[in-house]
Amino acid sequence: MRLCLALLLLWTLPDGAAVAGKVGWTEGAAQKKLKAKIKYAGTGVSGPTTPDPSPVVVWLEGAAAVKMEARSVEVRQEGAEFRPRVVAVPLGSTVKFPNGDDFFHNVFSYSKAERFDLGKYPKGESKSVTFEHKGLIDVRCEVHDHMRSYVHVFDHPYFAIAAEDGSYRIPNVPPGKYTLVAWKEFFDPVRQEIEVKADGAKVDLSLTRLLDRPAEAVPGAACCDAR
Ligand SMILES: [Cu+2]
Repeated sequence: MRLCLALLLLWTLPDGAAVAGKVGWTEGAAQKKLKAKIKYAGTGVSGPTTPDPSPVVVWLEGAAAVKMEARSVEVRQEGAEFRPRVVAVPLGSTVKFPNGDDFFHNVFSYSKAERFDLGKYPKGESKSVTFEHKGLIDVRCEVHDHMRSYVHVFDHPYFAIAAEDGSYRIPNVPPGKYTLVAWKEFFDPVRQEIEVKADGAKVDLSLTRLLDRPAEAVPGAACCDAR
């Protein structure tokens, strides 16, 4: 009976305090210009060439490091795009980059957090990178200038990829003061000081500042290597 009660209690306990809310954004002329610049203009693609959605990523900056289980995820090259366009993983995770197109791709990054060059490889082949440093890694293809992928690497579990409408939820956050960061491609990230109480925190943010550097520059790199 006591065991049953204990189990019941475990089941009914909430999953810790959550930081949740919604991140809004308005796409301006600058974002449209940047997007047009990196639109695929080549031929030879049989599948869709529309890029995958570019979601908001949110995290608690400066949270104490927590040892987490590494993950293995895939970022495919299909229709001359990286799919998904944005991933967020714990430190030590491996990202596989399989080529599903009928032509060669190359996967590389000059990001400070992780520099690599996987070389050119054809359809059916896959190469991978294990991410040993936290930060934002801007992944490109040397063959196709427009291709973009972003790998966010964290040494703590307090991060989330927002839904398409910008709503997000970071569960199990210990009470305390934090800096919440919201990132989205083509926007300058926003930061907000927050306090998480025993019942969590509800925080809505708005991305408004347009990216004021050329599309060739690494978006957000200067701001986002702190996690
Ligand atoms: Cu390519």
